[in-house]
Amino acid sequence: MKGTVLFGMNNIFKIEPEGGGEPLECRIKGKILKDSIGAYNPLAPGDFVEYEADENHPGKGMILSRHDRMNYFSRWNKKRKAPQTLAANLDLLICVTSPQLPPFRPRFIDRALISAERGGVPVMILMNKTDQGIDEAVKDRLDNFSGLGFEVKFCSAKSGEGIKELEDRIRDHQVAFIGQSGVGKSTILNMIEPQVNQRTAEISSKYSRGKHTTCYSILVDNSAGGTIIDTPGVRELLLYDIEEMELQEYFPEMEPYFGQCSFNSCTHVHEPGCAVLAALDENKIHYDRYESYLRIMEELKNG
Ligand SMILES: Nc1nc2c(ncn2[C@@H]2O[C@H](COP(=O)(O)OP(=O)(O)OP(=O)(O)O)[C@@H](O)[C@H]2O)c(=O)[nH]1
Ligand SMILES: [Mg+2]
Ligand SMILES: [Zn+2]
Repeated sequence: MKGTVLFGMNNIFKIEPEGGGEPLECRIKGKILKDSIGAYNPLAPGDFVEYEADENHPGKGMILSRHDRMNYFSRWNKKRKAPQTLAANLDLLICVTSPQLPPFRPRFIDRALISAERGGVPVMILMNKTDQGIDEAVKDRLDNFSGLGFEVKFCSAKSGEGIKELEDRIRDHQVAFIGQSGVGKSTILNMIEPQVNQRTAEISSKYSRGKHTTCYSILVDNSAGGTIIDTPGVRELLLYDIEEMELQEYFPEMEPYFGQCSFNSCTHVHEPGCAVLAALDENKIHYDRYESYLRIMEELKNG
């Protein structure tokens, strides 16, 4: 039988049977799935699996295999030194952010965009908490994202602004909310599907940060059609599985200058006659984006 992973904890996975019905609690037969060797988590919400129900124990079953993923959103788990998949098989990844509390962190978004592209997932940037006001520096960075061709949307889970548009955009899609802790991922989910009643929490007044309220990813059905995955806030989005020389391909603003540097194998960091550095000098490339490029490059080198 086939089903979708709703969530997993301590190697027990909740599986929704294809076509609907009561979810089953399943373990993985033989403890490992051959497709997940070396991974931090063998299965993620959104994964599609083959399973068999346990005839002697209603509501329980065994997972036999995982179907190939259409795409995935993952990061490098530093502690466990392994890739960690936050969600799989997505029509859209929604990178949720906020203007002030917690502070806007565009470099986090830069990484999310790269990781999404690496995993083959279409992505949207969703600025939540518009009720807090958006200052010029934040606007400038968001305009830059739009100018590069990324979809940028706005909402406030507090005032309700933009929520209807969001619901229309995600209807019949499998989407996942990702972002730092406290940006309002679970609040938005609750706004769309109140019966889910995900726990949410105030931002810490001492650190102006979220409190990592959501502990594990879950997939829920969107009553208007489609599914929504809520993920725990991540502090860091470390990239992996990208070659240093490949990194530039994830920066669309560098593309017009490819092939114009003096050196064929230019890394656009310090080389003389670099067309990307020249474009940076002329403000044709946003300095903050370039700074992200440098930091990630450094990380890929040392990683
Ligand atoms: N002002 C304002 N506050 C909001 C908005 N959306 C969410 N919040 C508040 O932000 C805080 C954090 O919201 P959560 O939904 O728990 O954030 P989260 O992204 O799920 O956080 P983690 O589960 O820790 O990753 C809560 O106090 C929410 O009430 C909004 O649009 N405006
Ligand atoms: Mg949450
Ligand atoms: Zn160059």
